[in-house]
Amino acid sequence: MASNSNSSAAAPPAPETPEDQYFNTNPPPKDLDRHVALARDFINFHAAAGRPLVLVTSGGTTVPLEKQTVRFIDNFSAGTRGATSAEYFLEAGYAVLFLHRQFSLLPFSRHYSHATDCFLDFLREGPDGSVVARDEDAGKMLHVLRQYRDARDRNLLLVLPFVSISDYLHELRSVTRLLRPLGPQALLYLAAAVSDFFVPPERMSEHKIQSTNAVDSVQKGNKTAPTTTDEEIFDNFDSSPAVPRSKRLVVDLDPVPKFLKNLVEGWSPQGMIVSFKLETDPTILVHKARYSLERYQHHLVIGNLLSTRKWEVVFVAPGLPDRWIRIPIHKQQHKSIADGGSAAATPAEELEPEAAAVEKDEP
Ligand code: 9Z3
Repeated sequence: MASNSNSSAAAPPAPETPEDQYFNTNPPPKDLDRHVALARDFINFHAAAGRPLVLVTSGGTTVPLEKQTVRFIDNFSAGTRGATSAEYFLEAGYAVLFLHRQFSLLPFSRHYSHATDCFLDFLREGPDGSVVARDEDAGKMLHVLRQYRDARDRNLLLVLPFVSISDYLHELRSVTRLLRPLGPQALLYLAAAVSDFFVPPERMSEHKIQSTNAVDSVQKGNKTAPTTTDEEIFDNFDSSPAVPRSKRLVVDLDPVPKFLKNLVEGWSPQGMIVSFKLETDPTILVHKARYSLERYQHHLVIGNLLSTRKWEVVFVAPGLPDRWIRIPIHKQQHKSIADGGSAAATPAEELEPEAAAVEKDEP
């Protein structure tokens, strides 16, 4: 009897994809399993109730320079967009998974933190030694407090922190995969400021990068006293050898793989996906947003410029003209946080309500 050698032979292992390669070599955050368990329970709870779910990502991702990280590269994002949007999603009836940079702004508490005024400035001493809100702040504080308590008591907000770019990507992949069975009932709103570059693990120093050669002899096992004269290497590696190479830190970064494609095609292929595009050059913003939309084939790109992000954004969607939403000048009462203005909510920061904005379609 002829044997079918094909069916009995073990299939060769599938070649490692770039996605596997990244996730296998960049270690997951230590809390990933715990976060996944929390997210699973949260998603199941709200899916059973038929409530729509949104994953909001928020804040900046760090790029560690050392495995035992003392130094890292960071970006400007405070998490204002993500935290503010999360409040509006809650108001619209969504349950919110809030994947945010540790210590960046949170929904509700954002009104009283990271402010130029300390939160204590909103309080005063009551007649009987109690602590109460100042009269002029009490109305708004009570409103925020009620919204916060409602979200907390009804289990509508799950807050998950990340720090580094690889933490963020591990968390993002795990949570979006959990949302996959919900199809278009899940909204992914990707406002986190994601680093484009990182130090791959094979080039990352285990320990704090040294600025002198004082420990060279210790590391080499040579107990003789360290030499006090640095080797003065000047070469053609760079154009300004004013300082010898031995005293400089040259940072060499790789591009972070573009995982939006994997997300759209594999992790959550039927989810509604909104990404943000940040630029500083106004002449390329819309082009980059449209390019991202065409490349990744998702539902909406919201473009914004660093300098005007609190007052205007552009919506770029498939088959539709670009649509600008702007806060009118007279409503920009306060300077932005970046300019040192009040961090308490201002109409300008709260870009989302359409009533406060002027819309303009541009072909
Ligand atoms: C944004 O563009 C956000 O709107 C901001 C919000 C980061 C400007 P803040 O936190 O700022 O309110 O201070 N996010 C950028 C999203 C991003 O990095 N997108 C990636 C890309 O464009 C991929 S999804 O390549």
